[in-house]
Amino acid sequence: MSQSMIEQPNVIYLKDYEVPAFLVEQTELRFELEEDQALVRSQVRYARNPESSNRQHPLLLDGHESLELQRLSIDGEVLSEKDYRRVGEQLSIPNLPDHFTLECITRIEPQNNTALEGLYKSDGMFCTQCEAEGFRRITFYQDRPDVMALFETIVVADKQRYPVLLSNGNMVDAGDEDDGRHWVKWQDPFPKPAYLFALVAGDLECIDDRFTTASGRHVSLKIFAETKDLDKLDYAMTSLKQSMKWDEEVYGREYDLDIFMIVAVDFFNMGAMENKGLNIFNTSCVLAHPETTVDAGFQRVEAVVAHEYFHNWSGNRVTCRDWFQLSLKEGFTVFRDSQFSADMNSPTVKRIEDVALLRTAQFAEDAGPMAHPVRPASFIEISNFYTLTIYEKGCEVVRMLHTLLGAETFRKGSDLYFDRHDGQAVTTDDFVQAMADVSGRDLSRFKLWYSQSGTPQVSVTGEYDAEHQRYTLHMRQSCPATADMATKQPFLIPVAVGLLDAQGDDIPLTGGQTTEVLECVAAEQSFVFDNITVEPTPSLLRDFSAPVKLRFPYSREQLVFLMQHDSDGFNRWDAAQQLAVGIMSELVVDYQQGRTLVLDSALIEAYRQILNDASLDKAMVAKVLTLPSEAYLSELAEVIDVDAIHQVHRFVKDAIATALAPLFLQVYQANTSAEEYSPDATSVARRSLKNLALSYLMTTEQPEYLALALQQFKQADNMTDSQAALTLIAHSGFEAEAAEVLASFYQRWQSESLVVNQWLAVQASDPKPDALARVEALQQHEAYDASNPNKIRSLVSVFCAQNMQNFHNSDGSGYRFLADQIIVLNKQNPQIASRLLTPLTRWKKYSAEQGALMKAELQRINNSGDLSRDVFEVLSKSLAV
Ligand code: B3K
Ligand code: ZN
Repeated sequence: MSQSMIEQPNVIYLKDYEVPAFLVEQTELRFELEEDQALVRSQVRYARNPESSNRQHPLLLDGHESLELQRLSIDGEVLSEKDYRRVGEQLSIPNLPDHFTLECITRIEPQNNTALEGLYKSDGMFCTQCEAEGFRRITFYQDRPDVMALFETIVVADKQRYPVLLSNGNMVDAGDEDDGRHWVKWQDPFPKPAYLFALVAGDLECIDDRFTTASGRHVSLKIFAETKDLDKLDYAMTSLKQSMKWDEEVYGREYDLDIFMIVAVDFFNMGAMENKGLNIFNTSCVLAHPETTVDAGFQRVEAVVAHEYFHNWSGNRVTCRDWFQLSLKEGFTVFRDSQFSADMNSPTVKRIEDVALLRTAQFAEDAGPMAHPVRPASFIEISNFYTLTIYEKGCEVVRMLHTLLGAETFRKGSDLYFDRHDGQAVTTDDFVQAMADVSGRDLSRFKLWYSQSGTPQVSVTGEYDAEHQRYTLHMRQSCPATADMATKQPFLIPVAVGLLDAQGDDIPLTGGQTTEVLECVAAEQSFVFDNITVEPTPSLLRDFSAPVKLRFPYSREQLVFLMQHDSDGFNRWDAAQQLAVGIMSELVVDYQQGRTLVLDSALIEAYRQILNDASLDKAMVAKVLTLPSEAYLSELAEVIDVDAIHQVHRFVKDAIATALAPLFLQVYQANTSAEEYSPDATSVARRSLKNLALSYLMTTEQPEYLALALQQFKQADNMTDSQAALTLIAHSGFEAEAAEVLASFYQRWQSESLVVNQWLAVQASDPKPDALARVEALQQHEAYDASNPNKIRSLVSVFCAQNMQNFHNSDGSGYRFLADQIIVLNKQNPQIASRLLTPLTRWKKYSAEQGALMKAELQRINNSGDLSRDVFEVLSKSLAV
């Protein structure tokens, strides 16, 4: 056994939760920032927690091993080493009075902090990331979310290098020192846990705006970035103002400070962070400009700005008691930002995109070794739990409450939740209780969604009794065992149902409504509809009313019928997906058995109909005509045959393209516009349909379509069109042109870091067989920086997680490559290392030979020694199953 297996890191359990022994009344911080170190002085006023049962309990402070402790004093009396114990990440001080002030001076080295947690340097500027447990890399503190305090922060730094010094709350004082240094003092009037602390010091500029809240309070809005990026901040500012207004209108939530700031940083482990009054953003989630940002990038900026802003209430004013409750703030906030994006753009398209992500990636997580409930029961490293389950499934759970209670009651519930718990650190039970209280419903069965992992399966059959004009839906639910949990009780599953008559119109159901929400609560249950005069076609799980796998034995004709007539836009799309999945799954078997592939013309005809239907929303057409992804087909497969799925995907796309080329060409031309770029929903829809048409045309590898793509590449005045053409040409078999466009793209955009990331990603996702060699060569390219997470994600992650065909090369080279990366990153940036590991952890879903190769690489990482907690947890769970 390797050493890492012997020194097992601790498992932390929800059931062991205890209130903190001490509460904090006030936290005063002073940062002296220098080039080779930062000195942090904290003065913290503690009071024994009256709710703690042990009155003798020592003060337990969290402090990372990298902290150099320079001074510790209690009420002015310096402590010597015998007065406290420092073991691992904990400092314990016994024999304390009920009230005292602890002063602590630590020395840290932000310039050497490659983990990007705590205080670190990004491109010459100081910034912080404290969620979940980064604050303990700054000073010794009770680094847990249920310890909330008022913060006052003084930042001191060289004035020329760091003219801008920021922290949470309001700026209350500032001054210059004699030695070229200056200082600023910030005060945050709202108590907060340490994970919401933030500091920024840098040579930054900002754009300014103002928002007046519903009650007439003026808020100054500032978005900071490096000077070169100042022209890319307007969209984020517009999104911010829209979010502020939306949260007042839809949730009755006003902003509460006089200033709201966003800072863009280039080195960041995640998308963004909701620090009180001072959000810190990955540049990829805040910068947007037509020339450098694709449509999806604009939408991401809008969504992430909204998400972080919404956290001001769902997360900051009401926060989590402990990290097991992470989805309390994340699931709810994702739900809020998804409602916002739906309101700003097309609700159906937003729903389709969210569900596609959930079904491909979250369902796969449920089926893998890291499966966990929305409220996990245990963890080793909390950073490993910023997952699709916590965020996306957590959002679905909140959405189900919204569906079950209705918008109005749900709003009453959220009002009650915010009022009741303002300024508190609470649990998902508290959230559900507020919903139960306003609705008068017993939601105890519903709460299983928080405590049970896994994706429930619902098998539905229909039975029509013509004599009694009665239609019955029989439902059976079950939930497969997951890596963490063998058996599950039945969930409360809201199944939104409509019944279509022979013309495709909705049959009125109870109370005349066209959609009824059935509540499936038992393993087997039947639902009867009376007065149904013709045998209907059921439309099930409308708008994806629950995060389940629902099966109904539809014929292909019925799916085409639903595609054409369902009044539920989501289900029209889903019918198309089901039709394609059915056909492609059969073709995978044909391919495996060496049979000639023949495409069922039903799919081609259905696509033809959609292309010819001018009444349809273009964004919807583009979605409906997008084949199920290889990743989704893989998730659905019992055993993933990467090659078969890839070949079938290509074959089907090519067959459709060949049959419908003239139509695609018409669509392409009809949607080419000379209008100035705008990221509004209608223009986005038009471009998405146009570029989808181009992608079908390019599949045929005909030179005339290559000419079209080249023309688009050369003439595009926006990144959406330019990048779409680049990708199609670069991934095509026209190798000379591919090399040419890649070179010219780099030439033009080399000074735009985010565009260079796209350029890396296009090459990393190239299905041609030399992709790995290319990726390895690009790691040596001047544009690559192995310490920048955005570069790692664009190159390494895209190759390993999205280039299925090449990553899973049967010679194991993709796996070896990834393991080599992890071994290096494990020391440098454990969070990124552990995230990157995901594709290898799914080894059980592949053939025995493939799986053995993957497992061997996991073992090699395991034997490489000195594993971070992050990597250890993922590895040990992956190797245990
Ligand atoms: N709350 C942050 C996530 C921080 C994760 C740190 N490992 C971003 C967000 O969900 O809004
Ligand atoms: Zn969040």
